[in-house]
Amino acid sequence: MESYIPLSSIGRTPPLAQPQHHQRQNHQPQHHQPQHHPDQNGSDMTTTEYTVTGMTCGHCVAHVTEEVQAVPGVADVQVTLEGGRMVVTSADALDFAAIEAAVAEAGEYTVAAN
Ligand SMILES: [Cu+2]
Repeated sequence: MESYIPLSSIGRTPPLAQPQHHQRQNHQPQHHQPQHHPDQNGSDMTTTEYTVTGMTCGHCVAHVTEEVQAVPGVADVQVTLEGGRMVVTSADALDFAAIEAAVAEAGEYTVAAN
């Protein structure tokens, strides 16, 4: 007579000794999830000013902004059409050659470090 009892069948249920207190239930949706905005107002940020020449309209500004924004390390770019002022915010000092290349990529523009 076979009396093999698989060990797995011997169920060990954890003791449910603790009484379950009914806690007050909050059915309000939670709007307080933490938001993971990168803090660009940190004190470690560096801003560098440049002058971009050759921009004639808002599209130029958009192109230059887009290209410079894509440069590694750049956190923020503010380009003003009038005067060709460009302010680049970055965590570390930027390589001017990278900025120059990005501006050239955007179109027929030239950039000078202020
Ligand atoms: Cu334009």
